[in-house]
Amino acid sequence: MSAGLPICKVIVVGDGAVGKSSITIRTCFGRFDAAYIMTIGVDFGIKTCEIDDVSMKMQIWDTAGQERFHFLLGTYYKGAHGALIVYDITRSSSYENIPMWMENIVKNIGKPIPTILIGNKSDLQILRDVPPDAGPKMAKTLSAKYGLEIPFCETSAKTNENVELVFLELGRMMLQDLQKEAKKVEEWKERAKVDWW
Ligand SMILES: Nc1nc2c(ncn2[C@@H]2O[C@H](COP(=O)(O)OP(=O)(O)OP(=O)(O)O)[C@@H](O)[C@H]2O)c(=O)[nH]1
Ligand SMILES: [Mg+2]
Repeated sequence: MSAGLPICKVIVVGDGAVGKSSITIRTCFGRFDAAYIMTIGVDFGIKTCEIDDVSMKMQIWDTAGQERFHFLLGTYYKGAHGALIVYDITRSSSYENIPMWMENIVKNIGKPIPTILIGNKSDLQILRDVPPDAGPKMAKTLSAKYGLEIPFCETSAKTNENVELVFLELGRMMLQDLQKEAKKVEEWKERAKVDWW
């Protein structure tokens, strides 16, 4: 029974054909399709997971990466609690666009949110175009620029390598962030009481 669980909105962003829908379908439905069906606007997935004894529901917004849909994306980002930014390890242009995706998230939400950087298609080592150390380097640069810890992970939606791990880690990060926000509100209320009386 999942009624009453905390619900977190997760956005999955990145260039076209990097594997955003495949990752979403893998984690929500446990399957992989080799055919490419471009996302138009946004698709949705729902996932329930247990994180440190807390059950949470993730509402996953699998956004379109193709340039013709970029004008729509800002509205999809509103209210997101966490983000997965995905590139394709076999296509360096998708890696080079990562700073642009991060900037768009921060611009549209107004602040950085818990984010994980993903290098997808790790099963295609033979076609690798982005060196293994480039992912951690980009995560470090973005972490320093936006003042929050952005983990990095390589995944394969095809073999399921690290896909669950990424969602569990993002879930943990979002719960921590929500707890931090709740604590800030409590502290603010305490201070307001003192100031008022
Ligand atoms: N070998 C391999 N292929 C993958 C993997 N993930 C996705 N693909 C393939 O890459 C293609 C694009 O995947 P999608 O998941 O549709 O990509 P997307 O990022 O959602 O693309 P847009 O919706 O256009 O933004 C498809 O043919 C997938 O089968 C992976 O981990 N390994
Ligand atoms: Mg898609």
